[in-house]
Amino acid sequence: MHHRVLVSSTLLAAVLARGCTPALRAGQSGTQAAGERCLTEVPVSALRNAVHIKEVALDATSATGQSRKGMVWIKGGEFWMGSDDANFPDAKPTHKVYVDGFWMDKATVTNAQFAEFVKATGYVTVAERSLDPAQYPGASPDMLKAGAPVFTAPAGPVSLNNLLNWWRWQPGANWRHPQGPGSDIQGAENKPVVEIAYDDAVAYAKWAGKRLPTEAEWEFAARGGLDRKTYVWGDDPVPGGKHMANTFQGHFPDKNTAEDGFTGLAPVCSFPVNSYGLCDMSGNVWQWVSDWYRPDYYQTLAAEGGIARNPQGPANSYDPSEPGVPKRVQKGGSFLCTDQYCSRYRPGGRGKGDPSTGASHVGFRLVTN
Ligand SMILES: [Ca+2]
Repeated sequence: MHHRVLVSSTLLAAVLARGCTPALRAGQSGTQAAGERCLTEVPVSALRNAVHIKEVALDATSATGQSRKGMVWIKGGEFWMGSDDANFPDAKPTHKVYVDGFWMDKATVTNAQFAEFVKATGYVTVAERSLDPAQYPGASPDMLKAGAPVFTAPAGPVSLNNLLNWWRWQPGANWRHPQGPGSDIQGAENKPVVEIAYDDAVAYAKWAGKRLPTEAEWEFAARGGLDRKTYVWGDDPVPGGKHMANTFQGHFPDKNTAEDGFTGLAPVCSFPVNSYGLCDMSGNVWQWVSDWYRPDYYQTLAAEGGIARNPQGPANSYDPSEPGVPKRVQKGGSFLCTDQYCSRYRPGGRGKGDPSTGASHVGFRLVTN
């Protein structure tokens, strides 16, 4: 929770309770020009405003010879972090970083794994929690319903200047029902769990005795020793004609040709591992990391000079595109990333998200020391 200011709009009340601020300017965050922000980013405040308008396994071995199920030992070291790509202003400049060694999950957490956690603990995810009517007198019941953002491909080409043309706030959407009521995860046990808020990922991590990676750990692991390469597998986007990650081919967002074999989520490890043996460090789902998001953080580190050792991210968040919404960094891109508009499935690319909101293309993986 960041603010508890009482406002007249029932939606604002609902949004406040979900961890946003009153910075709900109709359509503003969803109407920026293409290129200013990734088009597969969830427009948190605009989405909620739209609701208002509408309603009224692998083992590896560490240096010490230990082994951890489903995890890979990432020997630490130095690397160049970030990107000098003109389309990634918040990933500039590339700067030298050192990280200590750590264990990392080979794959993103799956529906089956998350179900084990829920079965063991009774945990209820943020997207499954309705708001307490007592705290929001006058709010319509629909406004208080639990839900989450869901990507929906439009029937035909749409303006790319409005993220709401392909994102909707779906009451009833959560990890068990990723597309909302009527959808489920039967047969998707090995797909990444999605609609997971940052706090949900942290709760799972606590149960599993692990933690979310820092952004630096994540990117070091993703690059797999291929320093300063464009992709986690090298510089060729489609080496030998083979797709190396689950992204979006065709015409975004209406026509997905799925040349990589998947229209939506792919089961984890459907694509080749990177050189450290990790699956899906590019595409499929965005992955929460522990750093707060600021677009100027790399500039701050670079200005300090030398090598940043085990950077933990800035002390607080600031996103100029939604100034009232503190955000955590997400990495890796998703099945919605397209080279036409959002190529942030490259290791230097950065995403960001309101910690209180998951989405149908956001998951996570964990690390431990
Ligand atoms: Ca795909």
